[in-house]
Amino acid sequence: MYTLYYGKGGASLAIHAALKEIGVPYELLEVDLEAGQQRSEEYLRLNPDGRVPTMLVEGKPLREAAALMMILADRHPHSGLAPAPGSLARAEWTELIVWMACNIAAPFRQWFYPGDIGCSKERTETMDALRSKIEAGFAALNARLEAGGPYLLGEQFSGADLMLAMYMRWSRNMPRPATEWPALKQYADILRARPSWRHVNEVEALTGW
Ligand SMILES: N[C@@H](CCC(=O)N[C@@H](CS)C(=O)NCC(=O)O)C(=O)O
Repeated sequence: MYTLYYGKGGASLAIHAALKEIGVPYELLEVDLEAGQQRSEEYLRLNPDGRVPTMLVEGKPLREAAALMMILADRHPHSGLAPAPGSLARAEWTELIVWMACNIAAPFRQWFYPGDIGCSKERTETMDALRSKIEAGFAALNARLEAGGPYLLGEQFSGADLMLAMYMRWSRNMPRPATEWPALKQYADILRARPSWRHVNEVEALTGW
């Protein structure tokens, strides 16, 4: 039903874990980002941005991790990836997914690929501004978890937690990793113990978080 094009530890990680949570069969195809496979003609036909993830849904190539999480939650309403469609909790979940995409994933993209905004890693003023933006996002989510965890939606685990675990992992080599916020540290421990998370880490041969 699904084919996921993934890059090790990339923005595909949460979608990989979501597929595992759902329990449907899926095909996994690695895109070797270091070798530049994302810029091959064949891959660009699927994803004109030349990025991972791309997911084939009934053969149709779709991109953007946050969108793919919402698509999977819509198509699998009993998977536990999101609260019931139409509920207030679902509205809150959608808001969270989009908020994190805008306020954490977007500055992360520029942090890792400053060339996107015509910048380079040597431009410390811009890099510091991006880092502050990412840290502000983590601080806000830390406060949210302190106010009512253990998950982003309180007692209920959801696909939003897979997204945040992925974003947090990306910060592991930053000056202030997400795990330095106390509630986020506790949260990371819960998420890292989750079978779907352990599975994808094993399959993608990830280390260091
Ligand atoms: N907004 C996109 C960002 C995807 C993205 O930046 N993926 C990175 C890996 S984390 C990538 O494909 N990098 C390779 C490149 O840009 O050449 C999403 O959330 O899916």
